[in-house]
Amino acid sequence: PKEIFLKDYKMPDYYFDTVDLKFLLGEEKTIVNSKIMVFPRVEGSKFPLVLNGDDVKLISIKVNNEDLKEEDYVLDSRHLTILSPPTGSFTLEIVNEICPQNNTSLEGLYKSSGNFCTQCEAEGFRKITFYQDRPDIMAKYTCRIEADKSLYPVLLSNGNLIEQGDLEGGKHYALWEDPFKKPSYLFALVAGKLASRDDSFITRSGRKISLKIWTPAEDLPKTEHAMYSLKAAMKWDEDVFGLEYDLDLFNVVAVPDFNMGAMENKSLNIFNSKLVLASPETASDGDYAAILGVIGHEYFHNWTGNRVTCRDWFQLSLKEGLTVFRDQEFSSDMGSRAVKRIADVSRLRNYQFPQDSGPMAHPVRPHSYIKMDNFYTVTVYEKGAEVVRMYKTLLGSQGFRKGMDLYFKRHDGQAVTCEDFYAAMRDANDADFANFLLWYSQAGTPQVKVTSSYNSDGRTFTLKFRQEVPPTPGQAVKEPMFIPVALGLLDSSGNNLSLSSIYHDGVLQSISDNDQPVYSTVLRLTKKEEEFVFTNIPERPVPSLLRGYSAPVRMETDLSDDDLFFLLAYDSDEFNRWEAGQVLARKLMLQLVSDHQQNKTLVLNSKFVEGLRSILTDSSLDKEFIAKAITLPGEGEIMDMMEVADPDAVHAVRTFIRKQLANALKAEFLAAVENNRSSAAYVFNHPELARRALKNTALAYLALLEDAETANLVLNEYKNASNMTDQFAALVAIAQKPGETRDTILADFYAKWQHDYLVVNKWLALQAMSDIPGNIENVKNLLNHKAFDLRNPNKVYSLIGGFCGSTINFHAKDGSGYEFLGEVVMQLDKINPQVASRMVSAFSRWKRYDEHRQNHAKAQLEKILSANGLSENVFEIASKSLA
Ligand code: B3K
Ligand code: ZN
Repeated sequence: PKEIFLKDYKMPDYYFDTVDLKFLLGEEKTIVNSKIMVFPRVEGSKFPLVLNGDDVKLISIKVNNEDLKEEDYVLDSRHLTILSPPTGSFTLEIVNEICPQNNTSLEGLYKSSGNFCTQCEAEGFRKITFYQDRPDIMAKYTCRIEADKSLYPVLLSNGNLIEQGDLEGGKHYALWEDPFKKPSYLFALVAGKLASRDDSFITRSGRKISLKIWTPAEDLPKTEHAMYSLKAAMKWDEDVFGLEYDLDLFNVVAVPDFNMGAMENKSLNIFNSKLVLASPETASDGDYAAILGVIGHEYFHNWTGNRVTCRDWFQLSLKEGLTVFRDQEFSSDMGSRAVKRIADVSRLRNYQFPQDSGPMAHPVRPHSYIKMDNFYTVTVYEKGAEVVRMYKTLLGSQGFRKGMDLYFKRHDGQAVTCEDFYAAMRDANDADFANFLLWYSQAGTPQVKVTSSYNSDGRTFTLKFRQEVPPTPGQAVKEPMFIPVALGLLDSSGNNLSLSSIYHDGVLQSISDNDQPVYSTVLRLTKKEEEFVFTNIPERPVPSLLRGYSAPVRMETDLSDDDLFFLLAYDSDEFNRWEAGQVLARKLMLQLVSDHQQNKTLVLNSKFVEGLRSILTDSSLDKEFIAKAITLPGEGEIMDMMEVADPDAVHAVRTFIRKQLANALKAEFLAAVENNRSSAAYVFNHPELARRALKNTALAYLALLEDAETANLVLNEYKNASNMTDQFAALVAIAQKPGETRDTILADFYAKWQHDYLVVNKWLALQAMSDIPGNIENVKNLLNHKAFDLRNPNKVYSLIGGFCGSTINFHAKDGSGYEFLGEVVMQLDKINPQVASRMVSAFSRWKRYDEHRQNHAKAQLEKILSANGLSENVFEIASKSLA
């Protein structure tokens, strides 16, 4: 397999102006006719024209209407090269054949539940026809689709419907035209039996946009929330960024077989049905929130991704980091900002930090890849979003908006780079960003150590920072980064002190330039070590550092437990209030893990219990915030902080603390359940979902108790639940403990929901993730359950992905979990390499565990690598993991 490098980027020799596609969709094969207007980048130049093609059968090729002779082109398994094209512009006409029916990779044109659909990003268009399949080739497309009318009554592609009509032999056709230039990865086609929910949106300039969400007819009632989300996103992008939709029609199609969450094809978004379909009975609050976020995300791509796209795939974060940032902000504005931030930071810590410290660590803009699909990662997406957020932290809302405006003004219709985004932010604000660009090129999570001291004579408070970026594959030595640290200083009654000026680098800087008091500021760290001295500080303050998590770093402070309890109780920054609790919990858990390893008796610090009690009973706090604040850091997060990760000890300790809390706070948890039951019909809004979150978090604690009274309570919650959020939460609570009740209720749930594949996937995932000893047998049996199918990505993510998330069973000492995954990966790779490669990633942290586990994991990776016909996708992850 060949590695591709950013430094080797070359501009294309030829550009495409227009592309006219014709599809004859058939039951055995599909014929594609592509007519392209080609022009050279440099007039008069003479270069071969190299087209990509993957699994496409060439039928004919014409240049300027004449058949090309065999000696004028070369065909290999991946390319079609036209050796000496005419100088100047010319037309190229290719006819080829493909077999969507046999395409199980779900990339290119394939079938899902009897319908045709496409997925072209990143490099799937080359599975449809021969093309310069790279994002800097932007062209105007038309697309004519011909198909059997009764089997495929609906024919969709990008842009506007220009013409449609009937043809001989029971066929019909539709002709679509997209007036905007686009890269091939945004091309889409859908044909099938679908019905639509129709609505409209009036833009701020008064244009009426027709909105359609397409699904099988029986699922239409479940598209209401998706339509609501779409309209909210359209409005939000106008209000916050001044961005209006640019065509008269916006289509969303939901398909059950999809590798990823969704795809932002121009005016024809295609979605994994999991992220469109919802009803109160079948979807949880989490599903509703995910739909809101992802419908928003794909819609926002219309500007950040489609109108302005990426020059090459290394720049992926240019569109993904930015669009994730935009969807995070959208969801914040629609719900609770603090809680959304907490959820996003938890995700970063639980998934991105481990990636950043493992063998797959790569910069937000990777330097190389073997298979681009492997780089749709938490680093490119989530850390990329943090990088965008830092611009906003540094520039403020208005400055950030100025930067965005300039970015669109300069680059609309272009394929650009991360530097172009940086330059727009800088130039619009005349800003000095020092070494900020390192965030795009240096991998690894920076570690920042802070020490503080108070001088009562001089009334000064000093913060000393020391930063270090750990080595990552291919990057042994790192430069110091530009780290914005938002902070405030709390006085002894918990109020923010007014900040007047700071000494830094021997210069006294005033914090405010008018006489208004300032209570928080953003320090800019740029060096390995530096010091900031706050003046006029009347008493020793407790610093609240990195407020709102202003930079994606691991911060270690010299704050005492008392300081942390103080912040937990008083910080005005809600994020940092939560964070103080998490820091305490992490310390406590690590200490107990070490006690457990030394066979000491475990004792839970009573101050910690009291801290949580006061949060739990504080009626001034948002209920969803309370739910987050009383949830312990995940087992993965703790394992990630250990020298040698010990799954058994971490699981035992986390369970121990949860049981202790359940006992100590039983009365408070009971009250939380009693007082927060859903009153009326299910509504998805912040106050309602916050009540449910608190009630269900409390319920999960209570279910750990051994008395009959709470066991009954939990069972009744399950039986009386009137929506999926409550029903599933009760099921999760019950499923924690092995036994007859668990078995009966799991069976009951399946019997109730077997007709609904999305609900059944939840049922699969819940069982797969279970930490009940020996659960692997159950998972193996589920592989053969009629509800499971290795060809459907969602089912694989639920059952196999779920299993890899179980601390105890995946990491079983005897290696049975690893062996199971190894076998599944090899089977899966023959069906769908992208999905197989996501699954094999569960091995990538194998070196974090003890020698015994290491040997088992290594053996599996070696076995996978020696398999015949291994995909490049799996090869890349497995070989880098072993290196
Ligand atoms: N851009 C798509 C991801 C495509 C993944 C291709 N392997 C979804 C998104 O981020 O919006
Ligand atoms: Zn995206």
